[in-house]
Amino acid sequence: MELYPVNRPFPTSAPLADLPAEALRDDILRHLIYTLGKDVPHATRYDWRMALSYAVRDRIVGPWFRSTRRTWAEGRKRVHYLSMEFLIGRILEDAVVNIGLDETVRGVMADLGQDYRALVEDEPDAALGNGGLGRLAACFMESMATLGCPAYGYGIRYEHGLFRQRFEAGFQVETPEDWLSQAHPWEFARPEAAYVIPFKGEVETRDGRDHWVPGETVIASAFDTPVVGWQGKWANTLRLWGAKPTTQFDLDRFNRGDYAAAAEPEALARTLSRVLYPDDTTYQGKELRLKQEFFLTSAALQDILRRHLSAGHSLASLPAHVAIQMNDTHPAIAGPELIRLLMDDHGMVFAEALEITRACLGYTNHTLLPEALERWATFTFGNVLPRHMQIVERIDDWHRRTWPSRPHYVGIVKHHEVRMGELAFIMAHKVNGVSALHSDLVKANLFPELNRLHPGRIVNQTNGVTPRRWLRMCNRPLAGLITETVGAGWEDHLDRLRGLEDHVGDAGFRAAFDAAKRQNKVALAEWLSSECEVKADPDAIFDVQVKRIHEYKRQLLNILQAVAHWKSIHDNPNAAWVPRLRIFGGKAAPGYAVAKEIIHLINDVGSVINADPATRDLLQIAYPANYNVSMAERLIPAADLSEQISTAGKEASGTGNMKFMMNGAPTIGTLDGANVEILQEVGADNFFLFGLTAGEVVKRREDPDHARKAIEASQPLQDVLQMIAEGRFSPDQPDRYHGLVHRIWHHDYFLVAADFDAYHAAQGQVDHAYADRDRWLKMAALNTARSGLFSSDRTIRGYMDEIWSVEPAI
Ligand code: B1N
Repeated sequence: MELYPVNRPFPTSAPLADLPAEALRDDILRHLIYTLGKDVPHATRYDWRMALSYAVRDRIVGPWFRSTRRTWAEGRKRVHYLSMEFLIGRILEDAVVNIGLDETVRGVMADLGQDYRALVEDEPDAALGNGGLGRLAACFMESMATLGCPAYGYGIRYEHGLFRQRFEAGFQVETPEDWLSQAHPWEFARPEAAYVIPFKGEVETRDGRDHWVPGETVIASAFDTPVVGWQGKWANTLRLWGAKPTTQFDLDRFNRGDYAAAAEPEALARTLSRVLYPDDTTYQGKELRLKQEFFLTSAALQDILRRHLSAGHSLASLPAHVAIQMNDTHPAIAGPELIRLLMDDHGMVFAEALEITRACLGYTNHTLLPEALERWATFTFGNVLPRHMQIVERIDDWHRRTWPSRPHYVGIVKHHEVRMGELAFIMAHKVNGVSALHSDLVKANLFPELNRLHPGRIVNQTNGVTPRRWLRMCNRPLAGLITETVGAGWEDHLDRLRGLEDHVGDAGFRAAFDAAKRQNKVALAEWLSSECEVKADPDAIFDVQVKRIHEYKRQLLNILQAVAHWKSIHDNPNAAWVPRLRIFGGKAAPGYAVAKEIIHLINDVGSVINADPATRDLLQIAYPANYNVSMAERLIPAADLSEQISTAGKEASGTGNMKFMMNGAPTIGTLDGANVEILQEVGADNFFLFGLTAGEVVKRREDPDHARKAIEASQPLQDVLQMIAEGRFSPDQPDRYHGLVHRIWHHDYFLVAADFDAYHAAQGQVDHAYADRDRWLKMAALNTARSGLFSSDRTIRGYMDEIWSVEPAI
């Protein structure tokens, strides 16, 4: 039987790289002409990119169908990764690299007179996430495909991803992001996969049963993007939901001339998938956000149940076929919602629904920051989800009765709030943190009592990143050298990078490593000169801090030390200074005033320092606007030094830290998050460690005068604060940073002052180490060689074994 009515043989299991160039060329031209309707002489860059994307996508459909068929045929258990964020970035180049078509595509595009690089860079980033949590979800999707772990990613198809950032006179200005204003060639609309999502209304009791009579409904409609793994052996689906109205367009009203009212239901429904909330590690408690969370979760669960039942399985066997992972508490309504669906739609009793639900669910915690822990006012929660309010109370009740506890036990509903962390914990069979240190703190500080009641439920799964995108794709010079040195196949066996260790003593290898880094630095220098008018010297240390702007991440510490460095050069102009380029990148949440002030300060300091003729060749500051995944792919391969300087105990893991390490940039950092494990892997000689430990941080805060004492003990810090307070960097408004300086003296919660001297000294050690070329190159190469642990393949294997009980299909 001909299963797929396509005019070309289905791709076989033969290596995709063997695809003849002519076939690809024909496909590109066919798509250009027949899919895009463009005559070749009139095709624009956009047209060529679309045609190439469709031709590449055609090659993914084969592995995708095969994977789905295998999963069905073999009755395999599937993973369902529920996440409010998937920070995917560009797709074309990643797909090309993963199916092994890199060289072929370059050749074909050159033959067609097109600049492949320019086409790649024409693609807008899919920025459906804020930062680490969303990017982790994207790396996990790629690793699950690489490992042949049958999986669905479930998220929201936001019309507007994370806002675009501009600087106006150094101050952040946000503009809407608009990735869907162009056709998105990677998705398949699935209008047939649609579910009604109810909200509000009342719960009525009839015949001894509860019936939710919703006050509003919207439709969740699916859009599928295939995610192909390394070498095209497996592909999974990322299913994103778009919101549509249940009520049709009101033609009567339209005909009466009431055009706006006629379109109102449509506009209202669509707000649900309109825009990504731009907050990283804080939540706002807004009703629309709760609705978005329920929209994603209910659509995903209805889809999961539909698929399970259509395979002929019983509901009792759900946990044998379905694992559901909650990416933080954002989809934590999954517990009550699955119970509701099992009880209200399928007639199950509470106890059984509860047991099945708990066996399916896992919960990953990503932060300890109190402002990020979701709590919904019972008023809001009960108004939006009245039936779930009842179920939550029942769960809380059941838990209290089953595990009688100490008086200070923290339940789910307390002080008129529903605590989503406790709800997720109680409804999950496994709870995990994202680094060894973080998981310990989750046990000790976040859920001490629940951990005591449920010993063994909390496990650790240290984060990872996909080496296909974050090394093979973004750093061809280094990836090529690695293949030459340790052979092919390291991309999905990252521990093989250890093989590089045998070569770090070899001067020829070190020179080649140096040359690869230099090539990336030269390319970045060129880009920076056009992007932000900074003249970068490729011989300078490229010192990079890129991540969301947050007080706990301490970009402030970095810029204060840059000022101290600048002053030292002035005070000591004849010392053997090593030139430095300090690069910043990152966005502040639009409502986070302190973070925006820090951005302003970095830009103000940059303007003054960059213009100083006395230090121009020794110190430059670059802050290119609108940091995103694509910018990370440029910056990280060119970095010499990775800034990971959060207040210890605050960064749950970090994943940028791992990307820098892989790309041969040693870390200057605190003992926080996964830095602890990076240090352990790379060794103290290859890591610039400084600062208070998590335990010391807590103790130091007990002294209300810690900041004043630290400042009074540090002449460099006093000088820096004085320069800033005097308006040295804001001559047009000398008191601009009075508030900021005052806060460092009196309310320095993140211990910038207490860690300043240690950081300043560690930066001195960096200069010293960099000046010794051989020593530096060994350090850099050892960072790459010892980064194998931080592949997200290792992380996913951990989830599969310890949380999901899923076997790889390949
Ligand atoms: O998750 C990353 C970690 O590597 C980072 O250390 C951590 O900060 C990050 C609410 C969050 N934690 N919590 C969030 C994002 C959006 C939001 O609305 C919280 N992001 C993290 C991956 O584990």
